[in-house]
Amino acid sequence: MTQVVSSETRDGIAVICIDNPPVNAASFAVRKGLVEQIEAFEADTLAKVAVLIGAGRTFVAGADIREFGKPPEAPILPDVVSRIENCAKPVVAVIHGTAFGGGLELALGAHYRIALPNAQIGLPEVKLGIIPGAGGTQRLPRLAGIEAALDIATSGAPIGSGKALALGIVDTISDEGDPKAAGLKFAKELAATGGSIRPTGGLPAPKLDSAVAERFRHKLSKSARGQIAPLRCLDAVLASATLPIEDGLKQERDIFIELMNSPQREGLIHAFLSERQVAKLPEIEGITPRKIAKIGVVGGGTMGCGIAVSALLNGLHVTLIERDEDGVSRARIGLERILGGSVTRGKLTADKRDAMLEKQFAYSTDYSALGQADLVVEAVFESMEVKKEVFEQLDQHCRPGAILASNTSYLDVNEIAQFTSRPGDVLGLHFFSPAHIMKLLEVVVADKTAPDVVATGFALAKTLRKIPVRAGVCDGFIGNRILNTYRTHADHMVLDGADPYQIDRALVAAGFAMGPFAVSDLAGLDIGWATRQRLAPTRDPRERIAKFADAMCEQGWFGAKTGRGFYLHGTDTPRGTPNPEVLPLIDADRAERGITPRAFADEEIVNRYMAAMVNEAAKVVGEGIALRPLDVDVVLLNGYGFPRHLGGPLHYADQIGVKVMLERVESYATEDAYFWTPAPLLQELADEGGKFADLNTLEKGTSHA
Ligand code: 3H9
Repeated sequence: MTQVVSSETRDGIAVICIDNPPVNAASFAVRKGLVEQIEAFEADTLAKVAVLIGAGRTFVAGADIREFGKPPEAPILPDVVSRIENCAKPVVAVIHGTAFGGGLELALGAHYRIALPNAQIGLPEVKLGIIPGAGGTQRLPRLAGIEAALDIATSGAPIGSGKALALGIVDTISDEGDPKAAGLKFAKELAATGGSIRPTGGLPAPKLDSAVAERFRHKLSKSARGQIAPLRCLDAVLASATLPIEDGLKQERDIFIELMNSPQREGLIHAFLSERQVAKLPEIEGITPRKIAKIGVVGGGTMGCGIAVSALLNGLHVTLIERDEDGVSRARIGLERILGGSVTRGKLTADKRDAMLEKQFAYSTDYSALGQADLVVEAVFESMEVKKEVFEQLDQHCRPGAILASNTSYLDVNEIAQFTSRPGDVLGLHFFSPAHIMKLLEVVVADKTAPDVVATGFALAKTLRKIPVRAGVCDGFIGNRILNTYRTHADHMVLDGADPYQIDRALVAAGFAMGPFAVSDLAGLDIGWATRQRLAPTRDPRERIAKFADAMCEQGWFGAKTGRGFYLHGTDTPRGTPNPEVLPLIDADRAERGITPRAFADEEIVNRYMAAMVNEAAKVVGEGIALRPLDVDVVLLNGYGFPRHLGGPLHYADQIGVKVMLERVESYATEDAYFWTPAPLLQELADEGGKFADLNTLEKGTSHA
């Protein structure tokens, strides 16, 4: 068996290698191995310099996050870093792939740092609800200065090797090609020149610029939106300028432990691990996906263009079908605008864009152009008749074995599959807008979808660098079905007395990216209007549907695209200015129903909104539409702006307590028993004293339905 940390000494250079796949995380075995190998190096009179490298594709991606929440086992990482720093002979770290978090901290403990050109370094701890806990907040500012260290540590965003060199974080960039060769070359030169030890912790304290500190505090107090870690990280980095290193390290450790025990850390790690778990399904284990190189997109509207761009940017050939030449022209403008945006933002060069459009892309009005496509995504108007026409054409023109996908947001994929002679090849691929940016992809599996077609949906998501979540067929699948419920309850709260702007403010303060009414304005109020009209014929008479929203649409107020919705969207109107004509429409709706409006506290607004979301999410899991609670969490986190530090609605429900959630649902049900029918799964878990997290593991062929 390979040793997790091994060492070989040749010509006076000890090469210490960390080999802990997949990302060389600094687990207990790695920490222990490192201390042993550093001590062996120190005792070896023949070895002059040690080189620290990572095996495989990366240096060290950080502490082992799977050990979080368990009692730490010595040697803990800060002690390992100090042991390296205090080594009596020089240690050189060679960074390739990623040196993140504890990985960068290990490298900062070394006396010299070399980067390979592909290296990425960063302190992403704040994204996990913690701060660097092995000296990163004290050593990085001593090398790079306070401002750069604040930037890196409070944002969690990585930097490349060039920037790391410019900031003095690495000493050189090597073009040797592999870490061992790079390290040996550097170490030999160092040994020849009698290179000495150079502890980062011994460097003078950085200078504190109070204007910089204030700028960061101001920025973070706005952007952190309820997250504790970024501001605590700021405190820790600033302490590097005012405290002796030992005291700075102690304060860092205290904050690290405090945050390690916080629910926010649990929520953020749950989000991280769940995003990697969603693609692990027994249903597709061992099944080979079909090969996808050429795709077709039917419909050149916003969604179709976004899907086409996403595919192009990830190396696929795309043929886009529009109904007529006018449609083609509109699609061309839309597509070029999106690609132009990527060029402006520096994500793509103009040359690459031009080459892409020339070699990877074609438009057509003729379905026979899709004859060679491996997969086609339909992204046309949401009407079953229109979908029928498209799928009949696809069935006629696509080759056998081609996958036919619908980007429908809520229509019945089983019915769509029946429009073809090959329902096994049909599935839903529900992208989110803008499709070239949003990471979420709901892979909607219909009754007859073949397993290798499901596997291909997941493989395509990987190619497009998206997060795929399996969803079953129902109105709205996972995300839009849950959205429809909590959005309806937001309207109920307005009818009963809350104003939409208070609701938006309360939810943003709770950490949501946007409030529901601001979201509706952005998405287009006509979408909700169309949904209400579509569902009207099958609506239960007990259902409470707000009329003020229809009244707004009847005025032609569709939100941002018409300049007016719940808010005003004129070019010279400050963002978030309420539309003064909305409240009278709400008052009229209340008066017609004989409602005397009552005041809502912000806390009640948040509790009700969350309870509506959790209750529907529990139904979605209970019915097997989502396989596991974590699938729901990933959908709401990545498609609906749910606060990441709360981990997703069902993780949140576990933290609040399943029993408490059920009690809230039952108490609200006294006002509206129809809307608040408790989810059987919520009831069941509350009765058994269980948690949603208990349902996150799956055996082959199971769901929680
Ligand atoms: C820290 O360092 C605290 C210290 O300051 C102080 C300590 C005292 N641990 O993302 P991928 C797994 S906090 C354990 O799909 P990619 C991941 O779960 C840490 N496992 O690959 C997955 O497993 P599986 C600071 C980890 O190529 C597999 O590796 N560091 C860890 O798209 C592949 O991952 C971070 O926050 C870990 N630290 O991206 C870095 N990281 O196959 C977090 C990954 O079973 N990691 N795994 O599902 C990343 O950002 C990305 O994983 C990385 C690779 C960019 C490294």
